[in-house]
Amino acid sequence: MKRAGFVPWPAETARRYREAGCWQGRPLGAWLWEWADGRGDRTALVDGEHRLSYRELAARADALAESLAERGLADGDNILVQLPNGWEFVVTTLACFRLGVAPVMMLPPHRAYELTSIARHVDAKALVVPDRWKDFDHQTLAHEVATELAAELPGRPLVLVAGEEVRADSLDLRALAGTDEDVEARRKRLDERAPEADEIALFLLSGGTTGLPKVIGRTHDDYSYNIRTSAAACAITEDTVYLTVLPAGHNFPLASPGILGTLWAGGTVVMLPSPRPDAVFAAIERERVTTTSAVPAVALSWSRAAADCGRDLSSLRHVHVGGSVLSHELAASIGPALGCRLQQVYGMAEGLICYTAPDAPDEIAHTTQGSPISPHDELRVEGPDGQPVAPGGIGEMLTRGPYTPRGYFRAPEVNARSYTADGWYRTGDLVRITEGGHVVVCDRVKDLINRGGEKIAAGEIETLVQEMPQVAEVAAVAAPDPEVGERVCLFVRLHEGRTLTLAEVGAELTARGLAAFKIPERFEVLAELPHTPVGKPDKKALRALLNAPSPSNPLLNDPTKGAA
Ligand code: OOB
Repeated sequence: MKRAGFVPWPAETARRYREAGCWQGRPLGAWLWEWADGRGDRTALVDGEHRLSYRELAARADALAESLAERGLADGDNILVQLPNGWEFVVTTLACFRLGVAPVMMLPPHRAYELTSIARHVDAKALVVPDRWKDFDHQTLAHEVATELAAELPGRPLVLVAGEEVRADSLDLRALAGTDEDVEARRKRLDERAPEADEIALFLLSGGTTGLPKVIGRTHDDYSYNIRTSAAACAITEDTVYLTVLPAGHNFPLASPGILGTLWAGGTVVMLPSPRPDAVFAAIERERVTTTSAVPAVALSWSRAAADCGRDLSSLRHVHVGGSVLSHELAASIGPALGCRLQQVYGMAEGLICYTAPDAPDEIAHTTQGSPISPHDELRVEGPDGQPVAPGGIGEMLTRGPYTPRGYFRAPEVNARSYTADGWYRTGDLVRITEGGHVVVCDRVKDLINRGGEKIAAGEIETLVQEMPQVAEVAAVAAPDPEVGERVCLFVRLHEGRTLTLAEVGAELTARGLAAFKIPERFEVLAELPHTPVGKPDKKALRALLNAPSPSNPLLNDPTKGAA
């Protein structure tokens, strides 16, 4: 392995996955020209007015790959990619696959706090960002992060910028991905330096439950299997026109089956930088979109807006919904509202993906989160005693399989908790498995807040808030919310005589460089936090308070409470 800190599958298990044909021993970049040779002028990618054929996509990815190589990036290096949904995201990802440089899939809302800690964790050699995005100057931030890291790393990370305003000390990504006549020769040069298939192809971020987000190294072999098997499970074909509205670097729109599943099958991918109903409906009509994916909060906004949208949505066949809990009512309303079939998706950046079948009966599609994509996926449902529950019982889901790596990258302490000694990943999700083999997600035991599919580690927020001088004790819990499912609610006990408001907490966390979606939206000051027998804040009790707030609730009626 080129990257120390990856936890490999045991040799015997790896051999089994190879023999079964799950792992094909081919790096993901090898697909590029296979696609281009077979499909040439078919449209691979649409981004507004930009349309790239499969051949143009390969030529651009190669041009960028070689430009990166000329600037010193090589097989085994890691870079941060934080791009909004546009053609540059796809070209950059494929260029990385070609070269063996692993992109770490950051999300556009991430700020200094996330970028710096992740760049440090993976020794990032470059940051790829837009110039500006949603009124934020990503280019300046990327340079600040690069400067901070320059003090610790052997070299200053490069800053690559996709946009109109590229500073002299940045590299112009669009220019580097420009095509010229050298296409065939370059193709050969890159073929010769192709990475090994059992190396890390990319890193996905985990929502995580401890301090910082954790990174998951996914190999070419395992991700390829994830992509191919997801595409097959969702009946993705060359007729598929897939609309990408969720942030492209998330495993769901990226490879479940999403962008890469659609390209693999020979379809067309449409990139849209916003999930707003008007933009989505216009894109569906314009590009005759057949398939898209959404988290429940986004699907809800589409269902409400579809009725009088004045757009022709008749091309839409399937919408994949997952990432957080979908109520039965919303599940039942999506198909009729959008004139398509619903497929539920239960997946995770750590690996395991489940879908309901494209033609599943309503009863299954509306009430379950589907079944695993691979016959080699192993599922175990455990009770609190660590023993398997009786069939049909509720317990924590553990999983192993050919696209579920055996540990986080460079995180041995976390791995000791999140993985069993024999390689099972503890999902932290409480599930039951129906007689028909469908997974139903019932709750979770992991300490995170799922805000419309964005995972927020309670511990990350708590660590930062605990450092505020006013705060004696803090607990971040999920407050139920009809729009996004859950929002961060902060319970605090203050030091004698101190006051604190929600706005002050928000200002402090923003100043620390935390992504905006993680900023608490509810705030309760308590005279005492309830505790578990071992003395930790009792989150179950706090959640119960939020679920049943009443004027007589003593904890919520504390006179010392600051203004929210
Ligand atoms: C997807 O991936 P992540 O890594 O952002 O989050 C994984 C976690 C799961 O462990 C579970 O807690 C929750 O998100 N989750 C769901 C769910 N799908 C994911 N909870 C309830 N119902 C569902 N359908 O979220 C992800 C990755 C690939 C495909 C789809 C989702």
